[in-house]
Amino acid sequence: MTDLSAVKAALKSQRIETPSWAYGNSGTRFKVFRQEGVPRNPYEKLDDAAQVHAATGVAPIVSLHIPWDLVDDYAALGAYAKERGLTLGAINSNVFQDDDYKLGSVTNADPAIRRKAVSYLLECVDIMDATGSRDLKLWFSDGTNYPGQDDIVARQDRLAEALSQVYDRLGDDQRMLLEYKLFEPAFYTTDVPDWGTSYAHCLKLGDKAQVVVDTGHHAPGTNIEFIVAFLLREKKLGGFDFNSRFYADDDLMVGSADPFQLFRIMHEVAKNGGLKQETGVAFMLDQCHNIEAKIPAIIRSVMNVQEATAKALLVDLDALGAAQRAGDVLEANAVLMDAYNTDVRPLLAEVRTELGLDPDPMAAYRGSGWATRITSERVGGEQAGWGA
Ligand code: PSV
Ligand code: MN
Repeated sequence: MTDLSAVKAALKSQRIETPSWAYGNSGTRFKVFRQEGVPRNPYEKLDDAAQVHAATGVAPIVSLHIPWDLVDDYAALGAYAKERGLTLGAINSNVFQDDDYKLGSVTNADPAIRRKAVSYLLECVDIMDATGSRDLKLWFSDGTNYPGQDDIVARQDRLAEALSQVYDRLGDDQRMLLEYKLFEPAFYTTDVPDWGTSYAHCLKLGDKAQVVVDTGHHAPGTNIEFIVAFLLREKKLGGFDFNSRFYADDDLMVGSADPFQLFRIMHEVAKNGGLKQETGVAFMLDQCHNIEAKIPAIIRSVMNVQEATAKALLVDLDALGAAQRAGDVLEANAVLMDAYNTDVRPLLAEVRTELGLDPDPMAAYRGSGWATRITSERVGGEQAGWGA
């Protein structure tokens, strides 16, 4: 039997981090469709994030992307966030939008370019000091397009050296989260293509280096929950970049393409202690909203994570364990499916009411008038977007 009050408590204490870039304009390499009312700077992105938190009650953390969120004074940005009940979360580094990085950043054959990339990453740690951020998220677009283009092993050596320089700069309470991605923009080899490569580097670096699982960064059919379970067992799961994919790295709303997969992931998280704050798993979104309204899409995404979490928490672990020990394949599967097939929306509505929130976050946002306000107030100036 599951203890409903424990389930509710876990749902109330879950924290979901929203990405600053999801509030800005985005698109494909073919077209960016601009939307009205989009923030023009990191401060306005925080204003929008505060609306997501107001509607959901579980999204008080905002990840930044540097240099997309460049400001003169990060401590002031942190203070601005605090006034709105928010904190600044992971600092996402960006060593992929500079001409120098055409053939790679930290794995580039040119030592001067490697030095430039590392010094930029060290600056990101300075920013973390100012914002109070715990996590430096590292994603490298580094790789090659053609067989023979560069030496695969030499690139791993350069990567290891750069990572260790950055690792040594981390403070006691700071972490380095190493993200992997199967391909894109490199088409032949990617220097951190999978969780195994990330894990191996993190293991050598030490406890402050952990793997981040971006749900969109796998080959079709990959069993992501296995990766999650393995990393949790090894205490190496730093967090998630949640999104959904149909084909490649589509960056759609988490839980929209395959809610069952999200449930399976959250089942491993819940069962293996990943929801406890001390485990340190960061539940971040990494999405972009190209054709749908951004703030409601982020609210919907937060709700999708909550629904998968609620279902995972409803799994009767005693019954599951008993069926597994008895070798009762059908019963074990049925226990899991019972939880998945539960409609958790009434439970989440109750949780929200108990938190003093509107039971329906989408309706709460619609009723807030925020969309009309930003459309009329945010006129002129340069809308934020990739590279801005
Ligand atoms: C790369 O595809 C990635 O997932 C990394 O996390 C980047 O920082 C992010 O996307 C940018 O949206
Ligand atoms: Mn990501």
